Amino acid sequence: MVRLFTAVPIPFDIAEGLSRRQRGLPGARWRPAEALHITLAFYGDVTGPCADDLTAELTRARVDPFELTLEGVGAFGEDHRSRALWAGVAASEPLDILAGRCRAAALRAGVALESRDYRPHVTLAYLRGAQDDRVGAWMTGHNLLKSPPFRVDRFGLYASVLTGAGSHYTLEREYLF
Ligand code: 2AM
Repeated sequence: MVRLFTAVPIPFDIAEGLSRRQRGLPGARWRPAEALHITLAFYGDVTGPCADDLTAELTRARVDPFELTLEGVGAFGEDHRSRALWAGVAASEPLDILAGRCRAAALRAGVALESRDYRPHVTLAYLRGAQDDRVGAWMTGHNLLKSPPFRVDRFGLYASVLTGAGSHYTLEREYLF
């Protein structure tokens, strides 16, 4: 079994800009720059043969290259799988279409998906024991976040391995548009 998801990686210069904001909140476990991404579809634990089918089906999940801007910050609450602090993504039709195609690839490969609404975001930190007022203050201080636009011309299929220091992601396959 391998835990898989597809995502748009955040380019290094944009991630660097974000990393300057990743401070000043006790209880935040900040994600490293190389782990920052926008999930397209989360597949969960997938068996070897299904993973092979999914890898092949994803070659059909393409859109023309497009631009994205990160905008605003927010936090998911306790109903999320874990409490997370994130940067938002300005509305993007191509991103939504691409995410839909990544989900469709799963259905063709026989991989079951959660029926959660798609809410594109970049998780900046997972929160453990952070005080609500400090989380609120951090969000107030960063809610004008707006990145320069960046070009998206690929996405990746990633494996996620849970380690003591948080999830570690490895790029299994890259799909260029
Ligand atoms: P998150 O950043 O909001 O935690 C790898 O875990 C990626 O898949 C993360 O971006 C994570 O979102 C996303 N994801 C979506 N659904 C998930 C789930 N049920 N469990 C773990 N990660 C999930």
